[in-house]
Amino acid sequence: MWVELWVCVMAVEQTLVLIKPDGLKKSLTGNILTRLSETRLEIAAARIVRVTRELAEEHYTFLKGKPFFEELIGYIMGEFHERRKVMALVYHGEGAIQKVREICGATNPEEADSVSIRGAYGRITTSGVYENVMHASANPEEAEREIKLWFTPDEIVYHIYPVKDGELKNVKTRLWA
Ligand code: IDP
Ligand code: MG
Repeated sequence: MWVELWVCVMAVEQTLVLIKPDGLKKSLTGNILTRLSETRLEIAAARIVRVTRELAEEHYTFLKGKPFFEELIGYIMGEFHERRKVMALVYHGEGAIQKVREICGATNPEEADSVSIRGAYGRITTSGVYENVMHASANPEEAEREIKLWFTPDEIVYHIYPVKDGELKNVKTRLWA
Protein backbone atom coordinates (compact mmCIF):
# COMPACT_ATOMS: atom_id res chain seq x y z
CA MET A 1 0.00 0.00 0.00
CA TRP A 2 1.32 3.44 -0.96
CA VAL A 3 1.11 6.12 1.65
CA GLU A 4 1.57 9.59 0.35
CA LEU A 5 3.68 11.65 2.66
CA TRP A 6 3.56 15.37 2.07
CA VAL A 7 6.43 17.18 3.65
CA CYS A 8 6.25 20.93 3.57
CA VAL A 9 9.75 22.14 2.79
CA MET A 10 10.30 25.84 3.27
CA ALA A 11 13.09 27.63 1.46
CA VAL A 12 16.11 28.71 3.46
CA GLU A 13 15.93 32.49 3.50
CA GLN A 14 17.48 35.49 5.16
CA THR A 15 15.61 38.53 6.40
CA LEU A 16 16.62 41.95 7.68
CA VAL A 17 15.51 43.03 11.14
CA LEU A 18 16.00 46.55 12.45
CA ILE A 19 15.36 47.49 16.05
CA LYS A 20 14.29 51.08 15.46
CA PRO A 21 15.32 54.04 17.69
CA ASP A 22 12.11 53.86 19.76
CA GLY A 23 12.80 50.17 20.44
CA LEU A 24 16.30 51.05 21.67
CA LYS A 25 15.07 54.00 23.74
CA LYS A 26 12.40 51.85 25.41
CA SER A 27 15.03 49.19 26.27
CA LEU A 28 13.22 46.63 24.16
CA THR A 29 16.27 45.00 22.57
CA GLY A 30 16.20 42.01 24.92
CA ASN A 31 12.44 41.56 24.64
CA ILE A 32 12.52 41.72 20.84
CA LEU A 33 15.43 39.28 20.53
CA THR A 34 13.71 36.88 22.97
CA ARG A 35 10.49 36.99 20.96
CA LEU A 36 12.42 36.43 17.73
CA SER A 37 14.20 33.42 19.24
CA GLU A 38 10.79 31.67 19.25
CA THR A 39 11.28 31.29 15.49
CA ARG A 40 14.33 29.01 16.04
CA LEU A 41 16.05 30.96 13.26
CA GLU A 42 19.73 31.74 13.49
CA ILE A 43 21.25 35.20 13.76
CA ALA A 44 23.68 35.48 10.85
CA ALA A 45 24.76 39.09 11.41
CA ALA A 46 24.31 41.94 13.85
CA ARG A 47 25.58 45.50 14.13
CA ILE A 48 24.71 48.87 15.62
CA VAL A 49 24.39 51.40 12.83
CA ARG A 50 24.35 55.19 12.80
CA VAL A 51 21.76 55.86 10.11
CA THR A 52 22.67 58.56 7.60
CA ARG A 53 20.00 60.35 5.57
CA GLU A 54 21.36 58.58 2.50
CA LEU A 55 20.92 55.12 4.07
CA ALA A 56 17.47 56.00 5.43
CA GLU A 57 16.24 57.29 2.06
CA GLU A 58 17.65 54.28 0.24
CA HIS A 59 16.09 51.85 2.73
CA TYR A 60 12.65 53.48 2.34
CA THR A 61 13.09 54.42 -1.34
CA PHE A 62 9.74 52.82 -2.31
CA LEU A 63 7.89 55.13 0.09
CA LYS A 64 9.25 58.35 -1.47
CA GLY A 65 6.29 60.63 -2.16
CA LYS A 66 4.17 59.37 0.75
CA PRO A 67 2.92 62.19 3.03
CA PHE A 68 4.73 60.64 6.01
CA PHE A 69 8.07 60.12 4.20
CA GLU A 70 10.02 63.02 5.76
CA GLU A 71 8.94 62.12 9.29
CA LEU A 72 9.73 58.47 8.63
CA ILE A 73 13.28 59.42 7.61
CA GLY A 74 13.68 61.52 10.77
CA TYR A 75 12.30 58.64 12.84
CA ILE A 76 14.65 55.95 11.48
CA MET A 77 17.60 58.37 11.77
CA GLY A 78 16.79 58.66 15.48
CA GLU A 79 15.89 62.34 15.45
CA PHE A 80 12.93 61.86 17.81
CA HIS A 81 14.57 59.52 20.32
CA GLU A 82 17.94 61.04 21.20
CA ARG A 83 19.51 57.89 19.79
CA ARG A 84 20.99 58.23 16.37
CA LYS A 85 21.35 54.51 15.87
CA VAL A 86 19.48 51.31 15.12
CA MET A 87 20.38 47.66 15.68
CA ALA A 88 20.49 45.75 12.40
CA LEU A 89 20.36 41.94 12.27
CA VAL A 90 20.10 39.24 9.64
CA TYR A 91 18.03 36.17 10.58
CA HIS A 92 18.67 32.98 8.65
CA GLY A 93 16.69 29.78 8.21
CA GLU A 94 13.66 28.06 6.68
CA GLY A 95 10.82 30.47 5.99
CA ALA A 96 12.68 33.23 7.80
CA ILE A 97 10.83 36.12 6.13
CA GLN A 98 7.31 34.93 7.00
CA LYS A 99 8.26 33.71 10.48
CA VAL A 100 9.76 37.08 11.46
CA ARG A 101 6.93 39.11 9.88
CA GLU A 102 4.41 37.09 11.86
CA ILE A 103 5.99 37.81 15.24
CA CYS A 104 6.64 41.42 14.16
CA GLY A 105 2.95 42.14 13.43
CA ALA A 106 1.13 44.58 11.16
CA THR A 107 2.59 47.93 10.09
CA ASN A 108 0.02 49.98 12.00
CA PRO A 109 0.72 49.21 15.67
CA GLU A 110 -2.92 49.94 16.60
CA GLU A 111 -4.06 47.24 14.18
CA ALA A 112 -1.27 44.75 14.91
CA ASP A 113 -2.13 41.59 16.84
CA SER A 114 -1.70 42.54 20.49
CA VAL A 115 0.76 39.71 21.18
CA SER A 116 2.94 40.67 18.20
CA ILE A 117 5.99 42.86 18.89
CA ARG A 118 4.46 45.90 17.20
CA GLY A 119 1.07 45.29 18.83
CA ALA A 120 2.64 45.02 22.27
CA TYR A 121 5.15 47.87 22.08
CA GLY A 122 4.26 50.21 19.19
CA ARG A 123 2.28 53.45 19.15
CA ILE A 124 1.15 56.16 16.78
CA THR A 125 2.47 59.60 17.70
CA THR A 126 0.23 62.66 17.75
CA SER A 127 1.90 63.77 14.51
CA GLY A 128 0.95 60.44 12.90
CA VAL A 129 4.29 58.60 12.82
CA TYR A 130 3.91 54.85 13.25
CA GLU A 131 6.50 54.12 15.94
CA ASN A 132 6.42 50.37 15.50
CA VAL A 133 9.75 49.50 17.18
CA MET A 134 11.11 47.15 14.50
CA HIS A 135 11.48 46.56 10.80
CA ALA A 136 11.26 43.18 9.07
CA SER A 137 11.70 42.51 5.35
CA ALA A 138 8.38 41.74 3.65
CA ASN A 139 9.38 39.40 0.80
CA PRO A 140 12.46 37.71 -0.71
CA GLU A 141 13.25 40.53 -3.16
CA GLU A 142 13.03 43.15 -0.43
CA ALA A 143 15.11 41.01 1.95
CA GLU A 144 17.93 40.67 -0.59
CA ARG A 145 17.95 44.38 -1.43
CA GLU A 146 17.87 45.41 2.22
CA ILE A 147 20.49 42.92 3.49
CA LYS A 148 22.88 44.06 0.74
CA LEU A 149 22.21 47.69 1.71
CA TRP A 150 22.93 47.22 5.44
CA PHE A 151 25.68 44.58 5.42
CA THR A 152 28.79 43.64 3.50
CA PRO A 153 29.40 39.92 2.79
CA ASP A 154 32.12 39.79 5.46
CA GLU A 155 29.67 40.87 8.15
CA ILE A 156 27.36 37.90 7.52
CA VAL A 157 28.40 34.41 8.65
CA TYR A 158 26.12 32.35 6.35
CA HIS A 159 25.67 33.18 2.70
CA ILE A 160 22.65 32.58 0.54
CA TYR A 161 23.46 35.31 -2.01
CA PRO A 162 26.52 34.78 -4.22
CA VAL A 163 29.71 36.58 -3.26
CA LYS A 164 32.81 37.33 -5.30
CA ASP A 165 36.37 38.30 -4.49
CA GLY A 166 37.20 41.95 -4.98
CA GLU A 167 39.75 44.54 -4.02
CA LEU A 168 39.19 48.00 -2.63
CA LYS A 169 41.67 50.61 -3.81
CA ASN A 170 42.22 54.08 -2.29
CA VAL A 171 39.52 53.52 0.29
CA LYS A 172 39.84 55.77 3.32
CA THR A 173 38.95 54.14 6.62
CA ARG A 174 39.45 54.81 10.33
CA LEU A 175 42.03 52.78 12.20
CA TRP A 176 42.72 52.45 15.92
CA ALA A 177 45.06 55.32 16.89
P1 IDP B 1 6.34 47.60 7.07
O1 IDP B 1 7.39 48.26 7.94
O2 IDP B 1 5.32 46.86 7.88
O3 IDP B 1 6.95 46.74 5.98
P2 IDP B 1 5.87 49.69 5.08
O4 IDP B 1 4.60 49.91 4.34
O5 IDP B 1 7.02 49.11 4.34
O6 IDP B 1 5.51 48.77 6.35
O7 IDP B 1 6.27 51.07 5.74
C1 IDP B 1 7.55 51.27 6.30
C2 IDP B 1 7.41 52.09 7.58
O8 IDP B 1 6.82 53.37 7.28
C3 IDP B 1 6.48 51.47 8.62
O9 IDP B 1 7.09 50.47 9.40
C4 IDP B 1 6.09 52.69 9.43
O10 IDP B 1 7.14 53.06 10.33
C5 IDP B 1 5.96 53.77 8.35
N1 IDP B 1 4.60 53.88 7.83
C6 IDP B 1 4.01 53.07 6.92
N2 IDP B 1 2.76 53.46 6.63
C7 IDP B 1 2.55 54.55 7.40
C8 IDP B 1 1.41 55.44 7.54
O11 IDP B 1 0.36 55.26 6.91
N3 IDP B 1 1.56 56.46 8.41
C9 IDP B 1 2.70 56.67 9.13
N4 IDP B 1 3.78 55.88 9.01
C10 IDP B 1 3.71 54.83 8.16
MG1 MG C 1 8.06 47.29 4.35
